[in-house]
Amino acid sequence: MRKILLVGRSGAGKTTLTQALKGEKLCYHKTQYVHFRGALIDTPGEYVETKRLGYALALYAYEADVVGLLLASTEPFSLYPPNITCMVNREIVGIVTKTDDPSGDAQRAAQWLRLSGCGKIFFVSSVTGEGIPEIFEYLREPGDRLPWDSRTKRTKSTKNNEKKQK
Ligand SMILES: Nc1nc2c(ncn2[C@@H]2O[C@H](COP(=O)(O)OP(=O)(O)OP(=O)(O)O)[C@@H](O)[C@H]2O)c(=O)[nH]1
Ligand SMILES: [Mg+2]
Repeated sequence: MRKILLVGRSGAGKTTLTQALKGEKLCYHKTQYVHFRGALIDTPGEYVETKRLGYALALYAYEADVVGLLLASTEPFSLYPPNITCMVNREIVGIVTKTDDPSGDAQRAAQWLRLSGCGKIFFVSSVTGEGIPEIFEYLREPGDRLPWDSRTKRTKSTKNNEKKQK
């Protein structure tokens, strides 16, 4: 898996997304420090909310292959300036979170992320699982096996067995 650095304001859903990607029980936990979890690098929201700390994110981007800019569908404004993506030399994708929240506006959040320079945008809900497979596929490297690969294989072999039995 390629490594992804998750950034976004406090409450954007970064930690919850890491839990959803790892298939863990969703449980609120305030991020206090930059947290390396295998291919996932979770950051505290204060890093994008504080100019002084914001520069550190550009440095942490060197630890990753991809930077994910998170923006919840419910956020009333965007913290990201236009074309912020030129600050780092890594691929940057936009991730609209909390798409399950009826009070949110996912398209508005996506528009703000595009304005910031994100080309690819993922629409994700850590609660329903929407968009999680798409993120996995995006981060997949040759040789990586994802849970649905083995499911597909099982299905094919099951079909072959069924044919043989007939
Ligand atoms: N409805 C809904 N709520 C979510 C989703 N993702 C996160 N939340 C909620 O949003 C709140 C904040 O989520 P966190 O994942 O802790 O946010 P964070 O970006 O890690 O915040 P910091 O650690 O402070 O930077 C929690 O109460 C989550 O349950 C989602 O996809 N849908
Ligand atoms: Mg967190």
